[in-house]
Amino acid sequence: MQKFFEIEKTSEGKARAGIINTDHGKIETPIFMPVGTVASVKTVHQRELKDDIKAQIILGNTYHLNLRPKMDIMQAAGGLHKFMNWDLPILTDSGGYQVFSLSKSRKLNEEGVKFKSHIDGSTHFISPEISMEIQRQIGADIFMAFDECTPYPCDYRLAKKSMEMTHRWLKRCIDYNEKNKEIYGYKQHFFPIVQGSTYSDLRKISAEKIAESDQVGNAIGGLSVGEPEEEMYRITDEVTDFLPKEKPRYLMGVGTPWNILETIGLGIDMMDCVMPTRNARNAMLFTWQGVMNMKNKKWENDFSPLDEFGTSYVDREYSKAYVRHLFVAKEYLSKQIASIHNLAFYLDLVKVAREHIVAGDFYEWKNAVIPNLKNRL
Ligand code: PRF
Repeated sequence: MQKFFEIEKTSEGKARAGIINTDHGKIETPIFMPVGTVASVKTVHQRELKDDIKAQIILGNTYHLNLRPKMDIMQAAGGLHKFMNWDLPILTDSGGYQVFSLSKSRKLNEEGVKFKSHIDGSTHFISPEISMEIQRQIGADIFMAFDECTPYPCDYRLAKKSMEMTHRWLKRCIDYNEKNKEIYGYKQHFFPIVQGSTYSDLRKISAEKIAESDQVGNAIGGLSVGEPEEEMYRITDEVTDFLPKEKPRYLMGVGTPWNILETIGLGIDMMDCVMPTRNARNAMLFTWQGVMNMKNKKWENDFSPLDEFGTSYVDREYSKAYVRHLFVAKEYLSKQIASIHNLAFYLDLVKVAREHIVAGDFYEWKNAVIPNLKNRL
C-alpha cells in the first residue's frame, strides 16, 4: 500500500519537502491550503483554483456546511467533492474553532458544545462524535479532531483544563472513527490537534499525547489567536520537536507570507488561512516585492501589470490602475481578481520554498526574501 506521507528531502534545519498521498491525488508539501468554508473559495471558481492557482487541496468547514446546506443534501450529492465539483483532496476543520469564533451564544461542557447558529439563531449541538460523523458525511480526505482553541492570553489553569478536555475529546473521536468507516469508497484520514496555549510545559504534554495517539498526521492549534509572532514561532518550534518526523505537521490558521516561510523553517508541512482571500476582498495584495493596498491613489495612473513577477493570468492581463479603479468603484470583479492573485501568490510562495528545500539553500533564501515580503509598496 502507498505510504500516506513520504519525505523527499530534509534540509540542514527542520524544513522538509514531502508528498502526501490521498485517494484524490498527491499533495506536494510544504503546502498552503485555500479556505473554502461553505463549499466555495470566496469569489474564485474551482476551475481557476485548479488550472491557474494550482491549489492541490482546499479546506471545508464542518460548522458551516452542517448549518447550510446541511448533511441530508451533502449525502444526497454523494459528498462535498461531487457537490462542488472538486476532484482533488479536501480537508475539513472540525467545527469547534468556528463555534467559538462565530456563534453568538454557546455553552460548553464535557459532552460537547451547544450553540446558536450565526445564520438564523437556531440551537445546535456538536460533540466529538457528531463532528466525526459530519466530517465522514462531507467525505473529507483529511478530517480534524474536535478540540477547544483557547483565546490569547489564557490563564494557565484554564489552558490546562481546556487541553485536558481536548485530550479526552480526542479519545472519543478515535473511538468513533474505529467503529465507523468511510461511506464513499475512498480513504479518509484523521489528524489530532495539539493545544496548550503559550505554555511550554502544556504544549509538551499535549504534543506527546497527540503523537502517542499514532494517527497518520498531526496538527498544531491554538496559535495565531493574537499572541506576538515571536510566541507563535517559539511554540511551533517547541511542538515540532515532539511531533514525529515521519508524519506531516499542519499549523492551523497561519498566516502571513512571512509566517508561512518561518514556520516551514520550523518543520511545518501544511497551513491554511483566510488571509489571502479575506485581505484580497479588502484590496490588500501580497507580492514578492511586498504588500500593496490597491485603493491607494498612487496606482491611479500606473498602467504596468498588476504584478510583473506574479504567476497568474490576472497579474499579466490587468494593470494596477485598472484594479485600483475596480476597487474604488466597488466592482465585484475587484475582489475576484485580487483573490485569484493572492492565492496564486501563496501557492507560488510554497512551491518556491519547496524548490529551495530540495536545492538545500532554504534558510539563506528565506532570510533574504522575508524583508521584501514585508515591504509596504
Ligand atoms: N483548532 C481548530 N481549528 C483551527 C484552530 C484550532 O486551534 C486554529 C487556531 N489558529 C485555526 N483553525 N480545530
